[in-house]
Amino acid sequence: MLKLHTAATPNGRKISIALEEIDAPYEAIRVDLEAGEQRSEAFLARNPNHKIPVLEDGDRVIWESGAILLYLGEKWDPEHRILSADEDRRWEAIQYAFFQTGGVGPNLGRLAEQLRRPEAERNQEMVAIFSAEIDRLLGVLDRILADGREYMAIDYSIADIMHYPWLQPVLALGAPQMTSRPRVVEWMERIAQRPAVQRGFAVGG
Ligand SMILES: N[C@@H](CCC(=O)N[C@@H](CS)C(=O)NCC(=O)O)C(=O)O
Repeated sequence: MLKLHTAATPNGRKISIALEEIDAPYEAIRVDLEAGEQRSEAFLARNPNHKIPVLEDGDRVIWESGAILLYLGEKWDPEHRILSADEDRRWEAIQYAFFQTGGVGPNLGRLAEQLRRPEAERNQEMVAIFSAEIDRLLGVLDRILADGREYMAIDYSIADIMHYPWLQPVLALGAPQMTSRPRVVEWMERIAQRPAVQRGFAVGG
């Protein structure tokens, strides 16, 4: 039985969605981030970076959502549901997964951090910088999807799973950067309809 230390946040949801997609047996252990449980000695012994998600597979402990998804794709996905058996598609999926950790993740994370503050306490310059970058990144996604592919790396994969939980709130808010790009919206809706995504999204709350 795998153990997933998680919370109802975008990075936590990536992993519960993947685990649901591959039907892996797992126990979700909720980490109360508000209470600071991620800074407890027990948690730091598993992840010195004090962040969820953390996956335990027996004695093996893995942190960083991208690394965990690659691990699940390599070790727990014999039917290639999240990482293609086709080498080109597999590398394309890995490429877009890394693109998320350096793009949508940090920029949307910092933007959300500003927007959670009362308006008077926001740094408007930072809001403008991160908003512009998110707009640019959504333009990149739009360009990737322009050839009519259903999923980022053609087959449904860790690339879609890395992006979806981050972009879902943007879609839910009806942000114009998203709604002005129907291809991106359709891709998001396609992912949202997957039962495993719905189950995985609900974990950690
Ligand atoms: N790069 C990390 C980011 C993980 C992350 O930022 N986790 C957040 C929740 S989404 C967290 O645990 N924050 C608690 C803290 O920073 O103390 C990953 O992809 O796993």
